[in-house]
Amino acid sequence: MDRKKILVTGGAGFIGGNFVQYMVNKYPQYDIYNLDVLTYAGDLTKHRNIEKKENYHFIKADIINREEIIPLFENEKFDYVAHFAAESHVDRSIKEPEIFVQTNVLGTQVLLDAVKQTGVTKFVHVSTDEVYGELDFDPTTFFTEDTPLQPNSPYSASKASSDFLVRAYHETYGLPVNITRCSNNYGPFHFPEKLIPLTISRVLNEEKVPVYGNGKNIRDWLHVLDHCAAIDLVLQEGVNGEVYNVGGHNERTNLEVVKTIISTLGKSEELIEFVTDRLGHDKRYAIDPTKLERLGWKPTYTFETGIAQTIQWYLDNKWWWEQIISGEYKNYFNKQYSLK
Ligand code: NAD
Ligand code: TDX
Repeated sequence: MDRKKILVTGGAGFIGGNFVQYMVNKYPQYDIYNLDVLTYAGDLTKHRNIEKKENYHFIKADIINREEIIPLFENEKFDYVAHFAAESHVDRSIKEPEIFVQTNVLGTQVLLDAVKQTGVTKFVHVSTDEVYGELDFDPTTFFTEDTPLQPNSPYSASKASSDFLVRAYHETYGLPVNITRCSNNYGPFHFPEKLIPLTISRVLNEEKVPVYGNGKNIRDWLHVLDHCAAIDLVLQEGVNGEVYNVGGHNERTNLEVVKTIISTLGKSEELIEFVTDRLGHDKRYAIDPTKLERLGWKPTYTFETGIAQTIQWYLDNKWWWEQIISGEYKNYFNKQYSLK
């Protein structure tokens, strides 16, 4: 049988990690390579259940490191690349933009050079709806693939820059690429610095939940497994050079999200604390996913079913997020991998 090699960058993070597990379990006939440098957001404890499977492989490497990445591609001859590795947290990008440019822009360029040199069947660049900037509160407006890019944060500016490089390598060198632009994800293994897991963990610990500004900013939420299915489809069916928006029409204000979590957990809204707004805080994101739906994708979770599943997962998997918050997860790589 033709054993395809699929490289997933950032497979120790939230979405890449869910994607690695999805692919390892769905395609036992393919080899899945998780390449990750293990920043603060990289955690291998989430892969305890799959790390002994024959089709799962971990490579500790930095996408910025050209001397490491190009020979790796030459030796392994990957068939598909799903590129998730990035600095992903907007608040961190406001405090420290430089690492965002290094990882998201330069790191992507190194991968594109590696693909150009060795050839792959497909390179999917996982981007974000934040590159389009913000919408106002008119509920009839959406981001389409033709919306001009107007990023507002250093994070989204770095992602937009990497999108332009991916496009340029397709136009100039004919690389077989797709760009996906997904709305906000949530679900299992979401790092508790982001709104939904932060709220669940704080509420469970009876701690205050910080809501930025007046809480009326709107995000369009998608369960991470629906995003994984979209990337799988685009990897195999995406038309080269095309951009696909990913989203499931689940717009909620931040305050609605926080209140839903508090009421599901049976706690008091007195835990809500309004705090100083995020600088340059985008008002609203909303995706028009028509083009991806035409390719054959449709989401399986509504926000109601997805948030209920996610809250239950955090209740059932305290072991995971408690060792993330304590920092203990950082020792796992040394214990499991390097000292063997
Ligand atoms: P994350 O921060 O949870 O994970 C990022 C992973 O990349 C980590 O495992 C980290 O160790 C790894 N990484 C960082 N720098 C690296 C480097 N130099 N070399 C190798 N690995 C490196 O991010 P996430 O939320 O899972 O997002 C994954 C991708 O999806 C990102 O590209 C992000 O822009 C995009 N995205 C995220 C969302 C969302 O809601 N989280 C929505 C749309 C798009
Ligand atoms: O403590 C908080 N309080 C609060 O009100 C945090 C962490 C966030 N917020 C607000 C800011 C946003 O309006 O909640 C909303 C969601 O914030 P984040 O979880 O930080 O996500 P966001 O900034 O929307 O970006 C996310 O979605 C798009 C991901 O982190 C990005 O990587 C992705 O591209």
